[in-house]
Amino acid sequence: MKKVITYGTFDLLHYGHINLLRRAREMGDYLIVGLSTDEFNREKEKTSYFPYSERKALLQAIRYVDEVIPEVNWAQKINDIKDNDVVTFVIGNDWEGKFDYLTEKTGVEVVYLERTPAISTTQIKKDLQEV
Ligand code: C2G
Repeated sequence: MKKVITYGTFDLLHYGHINLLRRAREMGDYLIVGLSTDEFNREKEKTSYFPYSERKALLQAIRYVDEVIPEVNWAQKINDIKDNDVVTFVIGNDWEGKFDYLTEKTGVEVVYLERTPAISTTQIKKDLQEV
């Protein structure tokens, strides 16, 4: 089984997230999502509209997602990859280069995927304020 992993907050789930999850899943046959907890979001200086439990339920309803685990800190990726025998780490190219160290540490393939243009949770929040 070729396991793939990705991480994120996935708040106000939108088609940019779905495009990322679909492409990530297509790189293997099992996709794990490390979902940022509400506490870790604070470390990322992000606040999410939906709490962790709701964001998790939404992700679990997506056909491309096989497993959701909590993302509680920056350092856990190495153990997550080793403990789950993950072959490929995938994330949007807004993180280009930031996770190359994972290959040296675990041998995992690191893939940065093009972000979907013109959609973001921040933009959704802004647009809604103007309604
Ligand atoms: N994404 C995308 N296109 C968009 C918006 C988001 O491809 N228009 C991708 C991001 O690149 C990321 C994933 O969707 O790979 C989740 O986005 P966020 O929830 O914003 O993720 P982020 O807060 O960057 O968390 O340890 C890693 C962090 O937890 C990543």
